[in-house]
Amino acid sequence: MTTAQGIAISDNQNSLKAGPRGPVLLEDFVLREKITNFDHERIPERVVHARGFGAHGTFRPNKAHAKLTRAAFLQSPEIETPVFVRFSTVAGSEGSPDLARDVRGFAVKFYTSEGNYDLVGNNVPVFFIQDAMKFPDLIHSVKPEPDRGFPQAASAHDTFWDFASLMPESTHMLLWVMSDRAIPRSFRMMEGFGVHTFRLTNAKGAVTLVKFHWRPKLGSFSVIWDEAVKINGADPDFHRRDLWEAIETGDYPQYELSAQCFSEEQAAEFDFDVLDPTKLIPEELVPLTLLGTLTLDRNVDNFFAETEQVAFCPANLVPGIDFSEDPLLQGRLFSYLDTQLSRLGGPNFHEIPINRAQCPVRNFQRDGHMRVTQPVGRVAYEPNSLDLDGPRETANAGFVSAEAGDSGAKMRVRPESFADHYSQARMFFRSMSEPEKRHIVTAFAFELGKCQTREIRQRVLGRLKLVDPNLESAVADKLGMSGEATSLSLAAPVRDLVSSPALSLYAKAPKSIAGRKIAVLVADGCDESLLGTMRTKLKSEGATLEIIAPKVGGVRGNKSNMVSVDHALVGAPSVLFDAVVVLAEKDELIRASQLDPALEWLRNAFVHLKAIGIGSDSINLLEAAGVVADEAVVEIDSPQSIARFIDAAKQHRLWSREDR
Ligand code: HDE
Repeated sequence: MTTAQGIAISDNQNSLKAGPRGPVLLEDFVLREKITNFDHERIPERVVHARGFGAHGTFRPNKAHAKLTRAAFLQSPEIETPVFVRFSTVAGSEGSPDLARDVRGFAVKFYTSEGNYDLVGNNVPVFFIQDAMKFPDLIHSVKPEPDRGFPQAASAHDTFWDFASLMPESTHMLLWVMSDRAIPRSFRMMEGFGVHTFRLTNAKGAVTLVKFHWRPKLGSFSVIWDEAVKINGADPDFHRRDLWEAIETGDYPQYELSAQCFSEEQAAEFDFDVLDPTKLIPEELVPLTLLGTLTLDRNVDNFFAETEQVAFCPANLVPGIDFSEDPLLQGRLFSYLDTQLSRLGGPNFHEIPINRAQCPVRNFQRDGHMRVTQPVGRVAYEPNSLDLDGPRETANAGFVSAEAGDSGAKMRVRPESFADHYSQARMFFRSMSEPEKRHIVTAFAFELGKCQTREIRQRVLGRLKLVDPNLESAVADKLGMSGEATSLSLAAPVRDLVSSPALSLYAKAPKSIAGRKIAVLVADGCDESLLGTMRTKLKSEGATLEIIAPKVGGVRGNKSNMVSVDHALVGAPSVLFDAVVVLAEKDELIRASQLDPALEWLRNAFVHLKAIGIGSDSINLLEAAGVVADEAVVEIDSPQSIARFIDAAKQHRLWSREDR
């Protein structure tokens, strides 16, 4: 062990003192250096998206996309581009729980042969506001209220809903954040969106407008609100642990990158403005074109060095990809570089390994805090005649902005084409399945129930009434505020759009348990052969089995073998799993003083609509736990019954139970 200067340390236990009981000496450079470094370990957390988790991976195109773009990394399926991805929540600070109701960031850095390209998106395709001017207000409203410093990582408070209710343009996004999308089951099961319209340019200069989409191969899933609340207590690191473990065990998450491609002429025909980030393009109108696949296959070596220091910026583009005039995007182009100056301490953060381009970087930028590279020679300017091998601009290979954009008189205005704030919100709500609609209603009622100011609740109800009177009346009923909605005026008429089935999470849920976690609760005397068969069958489906028992040290099975246990019951509530099985006899649970926790475990799995497998010897636990047998409660007594349980688990949730 050495100091930072490389001097070997003889004693890392004791500071240098004047005598065994004497004062510590100022000359103890070993102690002072160690403490100084410790004192400065933290850097300012991100103002938004502070809570995040990253991983490395690769991106490979499915075919050549030369017609669409000249971007080198999209030219051939042979080209594998390294990437770093950081998922995040928006509102909470670094230590907040993973399952807050919130939008998730989905930021991807492609280290391409032509420089870094950052696609800094979210898991929701629209945004709260239309103009960067409102971003600080939006974020201040959702962050802890400044006088009291709470609530943390929550939108369920007066200032957020006060702001949102006064910003009609936020209505569409509110529907998304009150939907199950805002409480994803896993980063591995979450969609991503570039949100803004971008431009792709091919080698001939032809421009295509695009919206980017990420689709997880495992399908998109969410937890339900009561689970989210309980998971935040039981495992605040639920999402990061899930991603870390999947990558560690070689179960690499994959996402397809697609684009909705359209022309300026098509865009002019749409009944919304493609520069308005509160609008999406229904897939039924413009289908997705597959561009390639991202695979996350390597965890970070050091969370701080990589996940914390990574600096994304929507202005990091490569030739062949370009911005649109979306005023929100334009504001972002300034913000990200600016924020890194205070977060990472100066202009040289691009030299930190996680941010470094993986292609040659040559220019005459010099000096500044923490400059790491050491340029040689006397020339740091251009044009010059003293260094003919030095960097020069390259007209043919360099980045050229797409020819586009109107310009006119300077003005601070919102385009009229941005004025319809409700039609797509209505389309979103009406495209949901019944359970999804139900959850949106309960989420609004929960959040508004936390607002102390009655007028704010009334104003939100007023907005919801414009979205859909049924939505408003259901929320008002839950609040006990029927008939109280504020009457609000409209800037543009609300239209009934064709519904978009592609927006429903559950309508397209794959019938698979790949990537899922199934828990089996066992106790002494449990059926070892059923357990063995269960493990094999789940593995062949790509799912993981975890064994829960009263004590973590293990249990003795019915053939007297020790069965190893993954978690003690107290540390592994059923909210952490996708489906559960009980192979523990009641008497054994009583003997272990764990009957009540076991019943709670089972009751929660039932209330959370999960498939339950129940060993024949454990059936008497059902009634005590308040479990009513239905098609997702399967008695496990044979290999065939295990197959039936797996089929039930593939339905993910038994929604009809929610109607009870
Ligand atoms: Fe961001 N955003 N943002 N944002 N954003 C940041 O940059 C900002 C917006 C998004 O994992 C910050 O490095 C402004 C939309 C993600 O490190 C900051 C506006 C979308 C991440 C910032 C927006 C995003 C950020 C904070 C309105 C989805 C996390 C620290 C004009 C398309 C990236 C940082 C990561 C982070 C500003 C709106 C996504 C302050 C001003 C819309 C995923 O610069």
